[in-house]
Amino acid sequence: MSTTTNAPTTSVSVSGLQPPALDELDPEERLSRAEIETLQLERLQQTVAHAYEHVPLYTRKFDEAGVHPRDIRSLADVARLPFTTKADLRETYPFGMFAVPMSEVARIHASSGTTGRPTVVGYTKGDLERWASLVARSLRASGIRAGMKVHNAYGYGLFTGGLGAHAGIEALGATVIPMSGGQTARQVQLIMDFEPDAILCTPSYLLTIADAMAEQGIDPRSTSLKVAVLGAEPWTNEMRHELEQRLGLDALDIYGLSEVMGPGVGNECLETKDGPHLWEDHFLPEIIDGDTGAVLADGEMGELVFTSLTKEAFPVIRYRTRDLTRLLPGTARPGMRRMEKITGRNDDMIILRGVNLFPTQIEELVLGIEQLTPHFVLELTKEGRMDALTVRIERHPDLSVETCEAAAVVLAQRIKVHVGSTVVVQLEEPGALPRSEGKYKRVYDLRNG
Ligand code: DLL
Repeated sequence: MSTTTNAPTTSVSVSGLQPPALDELDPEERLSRAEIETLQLERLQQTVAHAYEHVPLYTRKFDEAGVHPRDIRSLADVARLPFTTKADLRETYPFGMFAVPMSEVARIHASSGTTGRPTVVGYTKGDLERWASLVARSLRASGIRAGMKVHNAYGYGLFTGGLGAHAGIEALGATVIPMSGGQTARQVQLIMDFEPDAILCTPSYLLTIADAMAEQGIDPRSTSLKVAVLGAEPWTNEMRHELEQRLGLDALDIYGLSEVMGPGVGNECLETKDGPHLWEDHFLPEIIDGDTGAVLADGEMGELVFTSLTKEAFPVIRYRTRDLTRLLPGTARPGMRRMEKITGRNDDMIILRGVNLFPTQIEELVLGIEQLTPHFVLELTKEGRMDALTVRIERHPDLSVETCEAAAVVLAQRIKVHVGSTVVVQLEEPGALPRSEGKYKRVYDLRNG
């Protein structure tokens, strides 16, 4: 796999926003590494005991693995605990993993999931408060402050994006504009009329909004927006650059998943923009080898695993996210580790004639060629017994067809060199491909039927 994916960028604020001063941070953000680890161990022991005592699935799995909560004497002992997977959540559908009586569950969310039953998660009032404070921390790290207006275009409903971000904006003391996803023309109108300082949505949807502005004759750089806090799908530093240039704002990465909490498990800091810092006072991250389950050292690429440290209704023990990244030392928050921007999910990995390939690798190469647009999808087909990959990409509306065709040839060459796969690059007319309304579907597998 290419190792150029998601190399950190050194950054300066595009919009002139200031990062928070030291005295604006939560006390936990100022802890040293050693202090964080002490706090983590105390909270880990509490969480493991809570899960073992109140969730039958954990009782059974710990007993089967021959491990008891009192065996957890150091942070490294977490490796003695069994993993939790999405299959465990499906098996206990809908509420079997809840560790408190339903009368104490203040809210439920669910992830749609592409196949099978959705996964259902629950929160106590305390969980909701902690979640809101972590989203507030994330937004503050992005440069957002009390008194600013925030346009929230994450979808409201069972998805954790909308309501999770909403509560965090309020907790920060900013003004929330609860727009939700979709209705792009209306999004543009309200951005122009309400003049928000910040926008929260998926990176692919921000691209859709920028295009809609341009179609209406509005220069995307002329709006009031200074910062975008983008997540819920993988995106590269090249996409950051594209969005920052197109919209004249700072683009920050917010990470999270419903099983672990929702948005705000980690967030980038404006002063460094070097991958999300994980809020380690509430979550213990590990990187494992996805095949063997062995714990890998910091700096090594593998599957991200989380143990929650403060959750009451839905504690998770060594939850396998299927997200691929590596852990790095903290920079702007030295006590907390960072992760590299996510390369992709295990499930999104395309195996093309023996070569592993992630859509982010293609995104990186596409955006490295100025004459190409960021609008592309990947189509997998079968040619005889061989798999074939077609990159369908919209041509640039302002450039000649010949120029775009030449750029398409360059893209195919770069994919061959950097990824090692031979692909077909097919130019499409401007507007021919579907536009994002939230999480973008980048890969179409047409091999079976
Ligand atoms: O997507 C939570 C969220 C909402 C995060 C809004 C950020 C902003 P799920 O629907 O459960 O939750 O999907 C979680 O989305 O395991 C990753 O694969 C992917 N993902 C989330 N944030 C990022 C990110 C929300 N910043 C799944 N970069 C995760 C890359 C991300 N992938």
